[in-house]
Amino acid sequence: MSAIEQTTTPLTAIQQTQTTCPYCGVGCGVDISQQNGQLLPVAGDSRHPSNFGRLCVKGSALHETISHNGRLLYPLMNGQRSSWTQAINLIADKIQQVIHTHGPDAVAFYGSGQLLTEDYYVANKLMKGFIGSANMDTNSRLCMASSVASYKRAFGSDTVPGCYEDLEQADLLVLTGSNAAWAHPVLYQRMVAAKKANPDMKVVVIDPRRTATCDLADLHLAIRPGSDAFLFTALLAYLGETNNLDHNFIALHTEGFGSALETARQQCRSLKDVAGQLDIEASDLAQFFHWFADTPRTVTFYSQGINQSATGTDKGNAIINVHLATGRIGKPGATPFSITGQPNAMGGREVGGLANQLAAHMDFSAAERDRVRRFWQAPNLAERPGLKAVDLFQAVKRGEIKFLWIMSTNPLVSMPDADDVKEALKHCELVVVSDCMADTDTAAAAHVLLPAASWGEKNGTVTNSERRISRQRGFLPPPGEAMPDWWIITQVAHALGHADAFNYSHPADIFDEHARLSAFENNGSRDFDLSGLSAMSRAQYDAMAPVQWPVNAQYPQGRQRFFDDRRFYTDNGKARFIAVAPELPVPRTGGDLIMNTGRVRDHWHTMTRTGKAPRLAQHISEPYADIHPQDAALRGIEDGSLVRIFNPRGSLLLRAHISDNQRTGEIFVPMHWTSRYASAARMGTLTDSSVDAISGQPELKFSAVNAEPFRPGWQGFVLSRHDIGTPDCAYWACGVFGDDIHNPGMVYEVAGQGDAGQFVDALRQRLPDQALKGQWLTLSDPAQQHYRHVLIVNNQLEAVIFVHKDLQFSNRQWLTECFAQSELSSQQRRALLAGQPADAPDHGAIVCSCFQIGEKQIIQAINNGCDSSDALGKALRCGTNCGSCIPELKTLLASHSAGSDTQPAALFSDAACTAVEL
Ligand SMILES: Nc1nc2c(c(=O)[nH]1)N[C@H]1C(S)=C(S)[C@@H](COP(=O)(O)OP(=O)(O)OC[C@H]3O[C@@H](n4cnc5c(=O)[nH]c(N)nc54)[C@H](O)[C@@H]3O)O[C@H]1N2
Ligand SMILES: Nc1nc2c(c(=O)[nH]1)N[C@H]1C(S)=C(S)[C@@H](COP(=O)(O)OP(=O)(O)OC[C@H]3O[C@@H](n4cnc5c(=O)[nH]c(N)nc54)[C@H](O)[C@@H]3O)O[C@H]1N2
Ligand code: SF4
Ligand SMILES: [Mo]
Repeated sequence: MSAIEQTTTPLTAIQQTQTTCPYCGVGCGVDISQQNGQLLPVAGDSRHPSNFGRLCVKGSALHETISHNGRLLYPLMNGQRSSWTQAINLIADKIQQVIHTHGPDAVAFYGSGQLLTEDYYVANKLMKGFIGSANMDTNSRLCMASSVASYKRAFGSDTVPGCYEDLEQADLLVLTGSNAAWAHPVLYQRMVAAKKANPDMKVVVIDPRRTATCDLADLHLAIRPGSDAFLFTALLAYLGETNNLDHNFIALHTEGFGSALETARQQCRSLKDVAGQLDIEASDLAQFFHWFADTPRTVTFYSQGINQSATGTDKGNAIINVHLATGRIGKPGATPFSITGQPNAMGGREVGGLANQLAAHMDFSAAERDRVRRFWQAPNLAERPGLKAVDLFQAVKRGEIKFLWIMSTNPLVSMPDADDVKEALKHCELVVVSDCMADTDTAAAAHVLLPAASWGEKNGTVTNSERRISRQRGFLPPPGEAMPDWWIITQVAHALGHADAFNYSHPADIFDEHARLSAFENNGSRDFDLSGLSAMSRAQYDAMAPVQWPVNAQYPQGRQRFFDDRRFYTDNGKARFIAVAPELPVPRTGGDLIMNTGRVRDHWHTMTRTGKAPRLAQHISEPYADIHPQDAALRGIEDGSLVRIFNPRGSLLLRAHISDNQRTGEIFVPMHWTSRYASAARMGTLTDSSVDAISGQPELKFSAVNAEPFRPGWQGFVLSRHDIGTPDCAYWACGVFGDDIHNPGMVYEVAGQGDAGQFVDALRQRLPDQALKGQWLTLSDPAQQHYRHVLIVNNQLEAVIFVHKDLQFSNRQWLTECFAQSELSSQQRRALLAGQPADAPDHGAIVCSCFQIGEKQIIQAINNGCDSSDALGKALRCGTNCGSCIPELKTLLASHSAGSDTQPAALFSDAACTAVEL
C-alpha cells in the first residue's frame, strides 16, 4: 500500500485465524491475518506442535493461491448452469433409480484424503449405511493403502505407533522411499535440526535416485527399484545371525518370529548375494546393517517408494519385522513410521473411507457391522467390502457402475493407466464431480459438476501423520455458489429420504457424531477413540487445539506413542511377524526403461492450487524427465531438449534433464503436469495398473517405457498478460508469472514442426491487439524460423512471442518484469526485441523462491568465498525463510566450490536484434 493510501484509508485491526495447511500430511499450523479485507502473507503458527512456526515454500505461498481464477462457481449439468436444487434432485433420482434397477453396488463414490474428516464421514455414512454398498474408495488407495494393510497385519489395527518427536530422539534415521526434503519439508527441517543438535545421529537414505533428501544422508543406498523387501528381510536374517535381537520382547509380545526369520534366512544367503540383488556395494550394505544392529533408537521413515508397489504390504511388514525383532517400537526415538501424504489421509482412515473399512477403525465382521448399524440406525448397512480404486474403475468400464461420484480428486491424471480410466467414465450413466476448479481433466469428463468450497472457505478437522487432529478454519466466503462438501453430501442424503440421519447444521455436529461412534462400545478394544472430544460445544470445537488421538479417559490430553504398554490390538494382544518372501517387480512389456514417478518441491499433485502461485512456478517450470547420461547418449537425447516417453498405453512430451542422480535404465517423471498445464504430460497415462494383492495399491513407481528424442522444427516461448488457452503446436507447457496474484501473466514454452510463421500468425489472432489498439514490434527471419513479436497496448507490454529454429533463450526475468511496468520507457521498448537491456543482470533459474535468488547469483557468491548454506544465507538471504532450497544450495556448493561456473551461451546477443516498429 502506498504512503498516500495509508493516510486516506484508516487501517482496521488485523483479524487473525489459526488454521492448518491443506497440503502435506505434516499438518502445519498456519496463521492467517487479514486487514481491510485483504489477506496478508501467511505465517507459520509458532504454537502448533507439528511445525512450531515453520512453513515450507508451498505453505508460505498459500495466500497466492486463493484467487478465484478458474474456480467452479455454479452447479453445471451437461455444461449448463443449474440450481443446487436441480443438481441435487438429479443426483438423488439417479441414485434411487440405479439402486432400484441394478442394486446398490451399481453406485460408487471415489473420495480423497483432501476431504475434511466431516466431509469424509458423511460420504462414507451415506454410502455404507444408507445406499447399502461399500463401493466408496479413495485416492488414498494410491497413497498408503499398503501401509494400512501392513500395520493391520502386524498390530491388528491401523495404528501409527510413533510421533514426530521420535525423529528428533532417534540416533539412526532410515528414510526409505521418501523424498522428505521435497514432500515433507517441515519434517525434513526438523530432521536437519536434530542432526545438527546430535552430530552422532546417522541418517541413511534408501532410494534408487539421489534426491534432495540425500543431502542429509551419511549413507545413500541407491538400490534397484522395488528391492526394499530384500533389504529388510536380509536385515532380519542378519540381526538373527548376529544375535542382535530383543529376545524378551519377541517372546512376550509377539508371535510368528520363527517362521519370519526362517523365511528371511532362506532368501538371504550372504551379504554379497543380497548386495548383488540390491545392486549396491556390499560394504555399504554392511555399514547399514552395522548401524542398524548397534542403534537402539532407530526410526524407519517410509513413504511412496514402499507403498506404491505391487508388493507394498510385504515391504511394510519387512520393515515392521526388524523393529519388532529389536523391540524398537513404542519407545522414544524408536519406531517404524509410515508417513502420510495428504493433509487428511489419516482422517480418511479414521472414518473408514477405504472400501475395505466400515467406519471408526471397524471393518466388516458381523459384530462390527452390527455395532455400526445400531449406532447409525442404518437401514442398508453394506454387507461386505467394496471395490478398491483400480477394480472400481474397471467395473465402471465394464458398465457395472451406473452412478459414480468423484470428490476432491483428479483420477484422470492420478490413476494408473489414466486413459483407460478416461475411457471407463464414458461407460457410466451419470458421473458427478465435486471440485473447486472448473477445468480439471476429470471435470471435463463429468455430466454434473458441483462447485466445492476450498481451503480457507470451509471448516472442519484434519489428522496428520502423527495422529494429530487439527482444525481447518474458514476465513473467506466461498465464491459464487460454492458450498462445503459436507453440505453437498448431506443435501443428497436428504433428497434420498434420510433427512433425520443427516441432520447437521455445522461440521461440529458431524465431528461430535464421529467422536461418539469411535467411543461406542469401545472400552479400550479399539485404538481409535475420541470419547474425550465428544459433546463439545460449538465454541469448544471452534477453539479445539491440535491433539493426538486417542483422546479418552486414560489419555485426556491425547497419546504420544502407542505400544509403550506392549499391548497390540490382535486377539491375543501380541504383535505379529509376517514371513516375507521378497519379489522384484517384473517389468511388463512396453519399453526398455523403467519410469519412476513422484513429486517436485513446489507443486502439489495435479497443480490445481500450486499452479496459481507465480512464486511456485519458478522452481521447476516445465514437465520433465530425469535421464541418466548413458541412457540419453544411447538414444541421442540432449540435455534441455524435448523427449518423447511412451509405451503402448500412451505418450508424453517432456523436457529432458540429463542427470546422474538417476541409475541407468531408469527415468523419473514428476506427477504434476496435466492437460491444463501441458500438451502431453499426464504421466498416469503410462503407469502400470498392476496392484498389490492385499492392499490393492497400484505399482506407480515402476512402469516400462521407451524414450526417444523429439526434434521440433522450431521452439520458443510466449509471455502473455492474459490466458491464451491451448497453443496450437506439438509441444507446449504453461505456468504463471508476475506479482499480481489475482491476474498473473502466463508463460508458455512452445515447440512445433512446420512453419513457425503460421504458428505466430495464428497466435497473434488470439491476442487483443485490434480492439485495444495495440502496437506490434516485430523481427522476422523466416529462413531461420526466427520470429520475435512483441505486442504493446496502451504503452504496456501485452505479449511477447519468441521462436527460433533452435531457441536457447533462457532468461525471461527481465521481460516478465517489463509486464509490471505501468508505462514502458523508450529505452525499454527498444530493448524488448532483444529480450534484455544491454546491462541486464541474468540471475539464472530461481533457486530460492522466497527471496527470488537465482542460480547464477548463488554460484557467484560461492565463487566469492561463500562455503556453506549459512554463508550463502548471510550473503543473499537464500534459504533463510522456509529453508526448502537448502538441499539445492548444498548441491550448488558441492559442484561449484572449485569455481567451475559454466554460463550458458546466449544465442541471441542484443546486437543481433534491432527493434522494428510497425
Ligand atoms: N511438494 C509436494 N509435497 C507433497 C506432495 C506433492 O504433491 N508435492 N504430495 C503429498 C503426498 S499425497 C504424498 S503421498 C507424499 C509422498 O511423499 P514421498 O513418498 O516422499 O514422494 P515421492 O516423490 O512420491 O516418492 C518418494 C521417493 O520414492 C523413491 N522410490 C521409487 N521407487 C523406489 C523403490 O523401489 N524403493 C525406494 N526405497 N524408493 C523408491 C522415488 O525415487 C522418490 O524419491 O508427498 C506429500 N507431499
Ligand atoms: N504415477 C503416479 N501416480 C500417482 C502418484 C505417484 O506418485 N505416481 N501419487 C498418488 C498419490 S500418493 C496421490 S495422494 C494421488 C493424488 O492425486 P489426486 O487426488 O488426483 O490429485 P489432486 O490434484 O490433489 O486432486 C485433488 C482435486 O480436488 C480438488 N479439491 C481441492 N480441495 C477440494 C475440496 O475441499 N473439495 C473438493 N470437492 N475438491 C477439492 C482440487 O481442485 C483437485 O482437482 O495421486 C496418486 N497418483
Ligand atoms: S510441510 Fe509445507 S506443505 Fe506440508 S503442511 Fe507444512 S507448510 Fe504445508
Ligand atoms: Mo498421497
